[in-house]
Amino acid sequence: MTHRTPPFTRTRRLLPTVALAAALALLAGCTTSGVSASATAAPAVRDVGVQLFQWTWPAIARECTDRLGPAGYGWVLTSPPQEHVLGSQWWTSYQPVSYRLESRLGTREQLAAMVTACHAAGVRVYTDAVVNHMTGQDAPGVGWAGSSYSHYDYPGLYSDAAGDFHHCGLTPGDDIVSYQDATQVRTCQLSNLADLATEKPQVRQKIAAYLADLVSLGVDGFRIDAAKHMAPEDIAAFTASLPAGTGVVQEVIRGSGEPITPEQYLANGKVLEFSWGRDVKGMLAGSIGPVLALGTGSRYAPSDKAVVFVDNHDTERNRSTLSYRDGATYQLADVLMLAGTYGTPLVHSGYAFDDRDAGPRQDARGAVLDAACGAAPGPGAALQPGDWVCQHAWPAVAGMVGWRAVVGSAAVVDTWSEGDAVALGRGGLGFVVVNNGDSPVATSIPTHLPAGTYCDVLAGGAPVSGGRCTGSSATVKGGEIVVQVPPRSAQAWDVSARRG
Ligand code: ARE
Ligand code: CA
Repeated sequence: MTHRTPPFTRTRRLLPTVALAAALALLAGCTTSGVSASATAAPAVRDVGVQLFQWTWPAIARECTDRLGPAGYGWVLTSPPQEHVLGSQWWTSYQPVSYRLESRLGTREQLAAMVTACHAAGVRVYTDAVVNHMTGQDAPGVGWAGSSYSHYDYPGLYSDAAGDFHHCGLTPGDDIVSYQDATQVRTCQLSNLADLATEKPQVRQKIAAYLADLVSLGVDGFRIDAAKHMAPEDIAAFTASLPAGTGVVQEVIRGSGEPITPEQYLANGKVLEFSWGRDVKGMLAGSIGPVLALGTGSRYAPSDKAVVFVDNHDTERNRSTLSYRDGATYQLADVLMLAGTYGTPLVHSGYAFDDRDAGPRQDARGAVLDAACGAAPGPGAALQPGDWVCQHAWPAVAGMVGWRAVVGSAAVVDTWSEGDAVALGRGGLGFVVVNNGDSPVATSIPTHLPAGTYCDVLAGGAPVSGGRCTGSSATVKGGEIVVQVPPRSAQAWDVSARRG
């Protein structure tokens, strides 16, 4: 993603550290991607995104101002904004009825206001673009904004009469049966969802107009849903006229032995890299040592083309990755992702559920109720189905986002691993220890951090003025940091929270 850099509101914590990190990076001869060490300097890296799954536009606007901007998040990914089928399930969002920007998550005006608020907080906005298909039910219906439709007929937009849909004729019911057959994957239906003929100019033009409409409201980028089910050249065609710098993140789920791979899509932009989340789940259940090397090899897209994540709304339901249900272990996965240099990180933030299909809390009309985080979000919080998990607000996750803004693009200069624990240092600016074991880690570890006493930034960091650390502290002396890390937890230190 090449991003525009809107102005942003700096926090007390980020303001001095940003200039300091930039200055240190310059001293160390690092590139700071156009950032200068002047008083107006922006963080060298503000690349962490958060998927606010099924959050309404007004709730996202508030979260941008109150938390995402101040914590250092760089972008937010929203759920699909277009008119959709009726029903209480979350996945109604993924069945477009029209491209009107009216959904149970909010109106067009609310969407525009959200973008304005997020930009003022320094947070870019990506929306989920569902453009491979329309609806999946056989019966006709009326969409959220009142548009009448039937399967393969969406008045004023697409119709069978105009030849806008695929009927692949390769499988019973024209549904995808085998992911080993690329023609099926691209021209048959994903679970009965009316498959758009994205190779046709008139279809491409309508998709391009929809994306342009969102860009006209200030949207900065898109997640291209079900990208695997469209040829790369189709995506190239409908994204070609977007303004330079518009982000494109394609959902091409890596599947072993499948002929369609994420690599085939890299010319269009980034891809969501599913390997990292799958691999980290295995390593946190077994041997953690190799986790620091994750991101290389044939199952990984190149770092600058990869959006990396621990889980998303599909994988937290199909259990192919860790999820909030895994509590402290899941939190360590987020910490590891945010500590490392592989990919552009995307934190998932959804709601608790027992039933895979259960939608977010709604009013009598079906409009989603504004999300709110509990008083003490964290891996140990007791949650009822429908409660917002607010992973992005967990102290360790938000703390790592601030840490990442401080270390910027600095390289990994320290790595350490012993038993169930690993440590990593970036550029003498920040250091992290992750203890995935059942016993505390109490030891000294070589570090490039300058000598001094540091507050753990995952436990509140340094107090605003003087006094003791909010959480624990650790001392660096003679090139080693003395750490005391409890079981199943992480601590992180950076030059913004150094004392004395
Ligand atoms: C719902 C009902 C269906 C019904 C259909 C139509 O559940 O029973 O037939 O509606 O009426 C989401 C939900 C679906 C839902 C759909 C539409 O998950 O349950 O269907 O919305 O409302 C493949 C795709 C990948 C896709 C996953 C889910 O390649 O693109 O399947 N992910 C995205 C989104 C989903 C969304 C859609 C696409 C559709 O993230 O949330 O679906 O817009 C292997 C392959 C993968 C394959 C995977 C699962 O791993 O490698 O490519 O993923 O199997 O089949
Ligand atoms: Ca298709």
